[in-house]
Amino acid sequence: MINFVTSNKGKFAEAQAIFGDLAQKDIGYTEIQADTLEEVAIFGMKEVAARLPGPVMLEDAGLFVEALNGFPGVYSAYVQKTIGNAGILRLMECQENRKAYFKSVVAYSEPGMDAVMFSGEVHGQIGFEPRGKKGFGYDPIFYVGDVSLAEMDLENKNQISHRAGSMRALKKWLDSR
Ligand code: ITT
Repeated sequence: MINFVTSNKGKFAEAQAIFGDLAQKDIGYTEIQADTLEEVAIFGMKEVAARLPGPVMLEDAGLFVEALNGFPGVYSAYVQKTIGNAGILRLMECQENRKAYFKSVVAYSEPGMDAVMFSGEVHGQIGFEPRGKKGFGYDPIFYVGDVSLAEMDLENKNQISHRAGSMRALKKWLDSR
Protein backbone atom coordinates (compact mmCIF):
# COMPACT_ATOMS: atom_id res chain seq x y z
CA MET A 1 0.00 0.00 0.00
CA ILE A 2 1.40 3.38 -1.04
CA ASN A 3 0.87 6.44 1.18
CA PHE A 4 -0.04 9.53 -0.86
CA VAL A 5 0.83 12.64 1.16
CA THR A 6 -1.64 15.34 0.19
CA SER A 7 -4.18 17.65 1.78
CA ASN A 8 -6.21 17.71 -1.42
CA LYS A 9 -9.16 15.27 -1.59
CA GLY A 10 -9.73 15.93 -5.30
CA LYS A 11 -6.14 15.04 -6.14
CA PHE A 12 -6.36 11.93 -4.03
CA ALA A 13 -9.58 10.76 -5.73
CA GLU A 14 -8.02 11.19 -9.19
CA ALA A 15 -4.88 9.28 -8.19
CA GLN A 16 -6.86 6.55 -6.49
CA ALA A 17 -8.90 5.95 -9.65
CA ILE A 18 -5.60 5.16 -11.39
CA PHE A 19 -3.82 3.21 -8.65
CA GLY A 20 -6.78 1.49 -6.96
CA ASP A 21 -4.96 0.94 -3.70
CA LEU A 22 -3.72 4.16 -2.07
CA ALA A 23 -3.92 5.69 1.40
CA GLN A 24 -4.25 9.45 1.88
CA LYS A 25 -1.94 10.98 4.50
CA ASP A 26 -2.73 14.62 5.25
CA ILE A 27 0.44 15.27 7.28
CA GLY A 28 1.77 18.31 5.42
CA TYR A 29 5.32 18.99 4.25
CA THR A 30 7.51 21.99 3.55
CA GLU A 31 6.81 23.43 0.09
CA ILE A 32 9.96 25.43 -0.61
CA GLN A 33 10.04 28.54 -2.76
CA ALA A 34 11.72 27.36 -5.95
CA ASP A 35 11.53 27.89 -9.71
CA THR A 36 10.28 24.42 -10.61
CA LEU A 37 7.69 21.90 -9.44
CA GLU A 38 10.45 19.25 -9.52
CA GLU A 39 12.52 21.09 -6.90
CA VAL A 40 9.46 21.50 -4.66
CA ALA A 41 8.56 17.81 -5.01
CA ILE A 42 12.05 16.40 -4.39
CA PHE A 43 12.62 18.59 -1.34
CA GLY A 44 9.22 17.61 0.06
CA MET A 45 9.92 13.96 -0.61
CA LYS A 46 13.14 13.97 1.43
CA GLU A 47 11.19 15.29 4.41
CA VAL A 48 8.25 12.93 3.96
CA ALA A 49 10.38 9.80 3.41
CA ALA A 50 12.16 10.51 6.70
CA ARG A 51 8.82 10.64 8.52
CA LEU A 52 6.90 7.79 6.89
CA PRO A 53 8.36 4.33 6.56
CA GLY A 54 7.35 2.36 3.45
CA PRO A 55 6.30 3.36 -0.07
CA VAL A 56 5.28 7.01 -0.24
CA MET A 57 4.40 9.54 -2.92
CA LEU A 58 3.53 13.20 -3.18
CA GLU A 59 2.61 15.43 -6.08
CA ASP A 60 3.14 19.10 -6.85
CA ALA A 61 1.05 20.70 -9.57
CA GLY A 62 0.70 24.13 -11.11
CA LEU A 63 -1.13 26.16 -13.74
CA PHE A 64 1.12 27.96 -16.25
CA VAL A 65 -0.50 30.78 -18.25
CA GLU A 66 1.40 31.81 -21.39
CA ALA A 67 0.26 35.45 -21.50
CA LEU A 68 1.29 35.82 -17.83
CA ASN A 69 4.79 34.40 -18.51
CA GLY A 70 3.94 31.17 -16.72
CA PHE A 71 2.25 32.72 -13.66
CA PRO A 72 0.92 31.36 -11.28
CA GLY A 73 3.16 28.30 -11.89
CA VAL A 74 4.91 27.21 -8.71
CA TYR A 75 2.80 29.76 -6.79
CA SER A 76 -0.50 28.20 -7.89
CA ALA A 77 -1.65 27.12 -4.41
CA TYR A 78 -1.02 30.58 -2.91
CA VAL A 79 -2.67 32.37 -5.84
CA GLN A 80 -5.71 30.07 -5.69
CA LYS A 81 -6.07 30.90 -1.97
CA THR A 82 -5.60 34.66 -2.44
CA ILE A 83 -7.02 35.98 -5.74
CA GLY A 84 -8.63 32.71 -6.86
CA ASN A 85 -10.19 32.00 -10.23
CA ALA A 86 -11.85 35.43 -10.35
CA GLY A 87 -8.44 37.05 -9.93
CA ILE A 88 -6.93 35.05 -12.79
CA LEU A 89 -9.86 35.96 -15.04
CA ARG A 90 -9.32 39.64 -14.17
CA LEU A 91 -5.60 39.40 -15.02
CA MET A 92 -6.62 37.85 -18.34
CA GLU A 93 -9.24 40.50 -19.23
CA CYS A 94 -7.22 42.17 -21.98
CA GLN A 95 -5.33 39.11 -23.12
CA GLU A 96 -6.09 37.54 -26.48
CA ASN A 97 -3.62 34.71 -25.93
CA ARG A 98 -5.54 32.35 -23.63
CA LYS A 99 -3.10 29.42 -23.85
CA ALA A 100 -2.26 27.67 -20.59
CA TYR A 101 -1.19 24.31 -19.29
CA PHE A 102 -1.27 22.33 -16.09
CA LYS A 103 1.78 20.38 -15.06
CA SER A 104 1.96 17.66 -12.43
CA VAL A 105 5.13 16.22 -10.92
CA VAL A 106 4.79 13.10 -8.78
CA ALA A 107 7.66 11.91 -6.59
CA TYR A 108 7.82 8.37 -5.26
CA SER A 109 10.16 6.79 -2.75
CA GLU A 110 10.54 3.61 -0.74
CA PRO A 111 13.17 2.56 1.79
CA GLY A 112 16.54 1.82 0.25
CA MET A 113 16.12 3.75 -2.97
CA ASP A 114 16.47 7.28 -4.29
CA ALA A 115 13.20 9.03 -5.10
CA VAL A 116 11.95 8.88 -8.69
CA MET A 117 9.84 11.56 -10.40
CA PHE A 118 7.38 11.54 -13.29
CA SER A 119 5.54 14.43 -14.89
CA GLY A 120 2.46 15.05 -17.00
CA GLU A 121 0.94 18.06 -18.74
CA VAL A 122 -2.40 19.03 -20.23
CA HIS A 123 -2.61 21.98 -22.61
CA GLY A 124 -5.70 24.14 -22.99
CA GLN A 125 -7.00 27.69 -22.59
CA ILE A 126 -8.14 30.02 -19.84
CA GLY A 127 -11.85 30.61 -20.47
CA PHE A 128 -13.71 33.90 -20.20
CA GLU A 129 -15.95 32.68 -17.36
CA PRO A 130 -15.94 29.85 -14.84
CA ARG A 131 -18.01 26.85 -15.85
CA GLY A 132 -18.83 23.55 -14.15
CA LYS A 133 -19.02 22.31 -10.57
CA LYS A 134 -16.84 19.20 -10.63
CA GLY A 135 -13.14 18.91 -9.92
CA PHE A 136 -11.38 21.54 -7.81
CA GLY A 137 -9.05 24.54 -7.88
CA TYR A 138 -8.61 26.08 -11.32
CA ASP A 139 -10.77 23.46 -13.08
CA PRO A 140 -13.72 25.84 -13.77
CA ILE A 141 -11.54 28.29 -15.74
CA PHE A 142 -9.34 25.78 -17.60
CA TYR A 143 -10.85 24.63 -20.89
CA VAL A 144 -9.83 21.87 -23.25
CA GLY A 145 -11.68 22.72 -26.43
CA ASP A 146 -15.13 23.97 -25.43
CA VAL A 147 -15.32 22.10 -22.14
CA SER A 148 -13.90 23.15 -18.78
CA LEU A 149 -12.24 20.52 -16.58
CA ALA A 150 -14.94 21.26 -13.98
CA GLU A 151 -17.59 20.11 -16.46
CA MET A 152 -15.90 16.72 -16.82
CA ASP A 153 -16.50 13.63 -14.73
CA LEU A 154 -13.45 12.36 -12.90
CA GLU A 155 -13.19 9.57 -15.48
CA ASN A 156 -13.07 12.04 -18.37
CA LYS A 157 -10.59 14.34 -16.60
CA ASN A 158 -8.45 11.26 -15.96
CA GLN A 159 -8.33 10.54 -19.70
CA ILE A 160 -6.46 13.78 -20.40
CA SER A 161 -5.14 15.44 -17.26
CA HIS A 162 -1.62 16.32 -16.18
CA ARG A 163 -2.14 14.23 -13.04
CA ALA A 164 -3.30 11.21 -14.99
CA GLY A 165 -0.15 11.55 -17.12
CA SER A 166 2.27 11.65 -14.17
CA MET A 167 0.41 8.99 -12.17
CA ARG A 168 0.16 6.57 -15.11
CA ALA A 169 3.87 6.98 -15.78
CA LEU A 170 4.62 6.14 -12.14
CA LYS A 171 2.25 3.16 -12.21
CA LYS A 172 3.86 1.85 -15.38
CA TRP A 173 7.30 2.14 -13.79
CA LEU A 174 6.12 0.34 -10.63
CA ASP A 175 4.42 -2.43 -12.63
CA SER A 176 7.49 -2.95 -14.80
CA ARG A 177 9.89 -3.71 -11.92
P1 ITT B 1 -1.12 19.24 -1.58
O1 ITT B 1 0.10 20.11 -1.82
O2 ITT B 1 -1.43 19.03 -0.13
O3 ITT B 1 -1.03 17.94 -2.35
P2 ITT B 1 -2.51 21.42 -2.95
O4 ITT B 1 -3.94 21.62 -3.28
O5 ITT B 1 -1.78 22.49 -2.18
O6 ITT B 1 -2.39 19.99 -2.20
P3 ITT B 1 -0.64 21.77 -5.18
O7 ITT B 1 0.27 22.63 -4.38
O8 ITT B 1 -0.02 20.68 -6.00
O9 ITT B 1 -1.75 21.05 -4.27
O10 ITT B 1 -1.56 22.57 -6.18
C1 ITT B 1 -1.34 23.89 -6.54
C2 ITT B 1 -2.64 24.57 -6.81
O11 ITT B 1 -3.08 24.18 -8.11
C3 ITT B 1 -3.76 24.28 -5.83
O12 ITT B 1 -4.47 25.49 -5.59
C4 ITT B 1 -4.64 23.30 -6.56
O13 ITT B 1 -5.99 23.47 -6.21
C5 ITT B 1 -4.40 23.68 -8.04
N1 ITT B 1 -4.50 22.48 -8.85
C6 ITT B 1 -3.67 21.41 -8.83
N2 ITT B 1 -4.11 20.45 -9.64
C7 ITT B 1 -5.27 20.92 -10.19
C8 ITT B 1 -6.21 20.38 -11.07
O14 ITT B 1 -6.11 19.14 -11.53
N3 ITT B 1 -7.26 21.13 -11.40
C9 ITT B 1 -7.40 22.38 -10.91
N4 ITT B 1 -6.58 22.95 -10.05
C10 ITT B 1 -5.51 22.23 -9.68
